Amino acid sequence: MNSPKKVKLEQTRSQEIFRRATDVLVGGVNSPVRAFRAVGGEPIIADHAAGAHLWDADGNEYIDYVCSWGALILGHAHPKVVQAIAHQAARGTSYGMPTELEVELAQRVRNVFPSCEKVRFVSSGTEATMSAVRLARAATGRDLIVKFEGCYHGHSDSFLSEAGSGLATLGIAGCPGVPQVLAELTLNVPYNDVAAVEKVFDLHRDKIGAVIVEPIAANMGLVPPKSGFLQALREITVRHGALLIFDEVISGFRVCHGGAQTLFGITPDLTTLGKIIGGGLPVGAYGGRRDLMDRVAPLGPVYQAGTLSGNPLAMSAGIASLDLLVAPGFYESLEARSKRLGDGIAAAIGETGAVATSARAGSLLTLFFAREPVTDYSAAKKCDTRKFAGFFGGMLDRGILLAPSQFEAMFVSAAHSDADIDRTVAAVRESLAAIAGQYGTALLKKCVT
Ligand code: HOZ
Repeated sequence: MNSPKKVKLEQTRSQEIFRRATDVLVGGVNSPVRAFRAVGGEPIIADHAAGAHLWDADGNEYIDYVCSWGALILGHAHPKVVQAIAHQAARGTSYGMPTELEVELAQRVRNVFPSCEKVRFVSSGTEATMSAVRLARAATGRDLIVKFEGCYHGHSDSFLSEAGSGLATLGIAGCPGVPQVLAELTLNVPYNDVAAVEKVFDLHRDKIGAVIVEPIAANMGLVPPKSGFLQALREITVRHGALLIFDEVISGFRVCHGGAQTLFGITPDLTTLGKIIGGGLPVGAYGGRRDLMDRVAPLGPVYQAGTLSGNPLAMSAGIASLDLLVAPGFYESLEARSKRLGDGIAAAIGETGAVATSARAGSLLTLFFAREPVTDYSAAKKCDTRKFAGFFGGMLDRGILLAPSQFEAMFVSAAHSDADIDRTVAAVRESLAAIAGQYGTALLKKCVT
């Protein structure tokens, strides 16, 4: 394995590519979360990847915890997924006509998400949430929606206020270009705050069409729901005749086979999915009760469409991926690996005395530079992002690739080995210790190796 630190000065190929990128692409990237603005430096230019490892354009190797922002629960380039894509590519990449593949993937989704009596495939999570909210507004005849501060539901106009992910990273509280009249239809409340939800319903009563929530928030760093929070959302929405939308783009097929709704035993009215169900290819989906979904065109007047919706390559990759997730012990083994990492991180925090906390929900993890556990967006925003930047750089120097933001999660895949995890934990310990030295804020209790 090349040591990224040793060759950093020679990363001319990456630098050269990024220079060309900044000339022709906005900020040199095609999604702001890939820019290293919050951590300094220039982004990794990915060259290729296999399993849990990714190589940059200079041949530096990293253990990857971005995993395409959670899409790659099997790791990179799983042979069966690659084979399915190649097989389909040779038969045609897009038809603009229905295929059996769409039926096959939809059935697999419904088998584990019974709340999705009917499914519509789209090309991204953004499209899925945008369409689900349109449907909720149409079905209830109400325009207001409630979302939670720090949750991220893609980049459609209704979701860009007080949002997590790249908006949190870049400090964009509200997005220019979103008409004020539309922004006012989105009501933000703090995550995990049932009283705030009750209050917003008291104020707006029969005008709220839907509550949309990441049942396990993973776009302000990982923030699990407090006990009873999701149950309260279900009860409140039923009481007020509003719909409950679970955005499981990240948690679906990740925290367990049937996502957060299975884990917590709650049936939402609508669910949005993405990432894992496309096996690394662009896909999204929304689904829900038959009476709701049947309002979507062509059965109903709620219009939503897409040239590449249900794309056969994405369907094939999704089917191949989901079929691998049903292998006996898949989630148990992923949980064991993730626990090893979570326990290791927690121990490293303790050993180094770093002012940090860690959170884990299955294979989703975040190390927060915060004194107290992070339970909502205002707590997340208090994290020491300067320290995170130092930590991120330390990890990168040690060959570990994290998302370049305090406000994202780490994704463990089935391809991460115990050896990968142990190397990562060692890097966490060393990087935390290095930061302690750099900022003088922590009391080092143990020497690092
Ligand atoms: N949900 C991902 C970030 N938290 C999306 C990645 C992107 O915006 O590119």
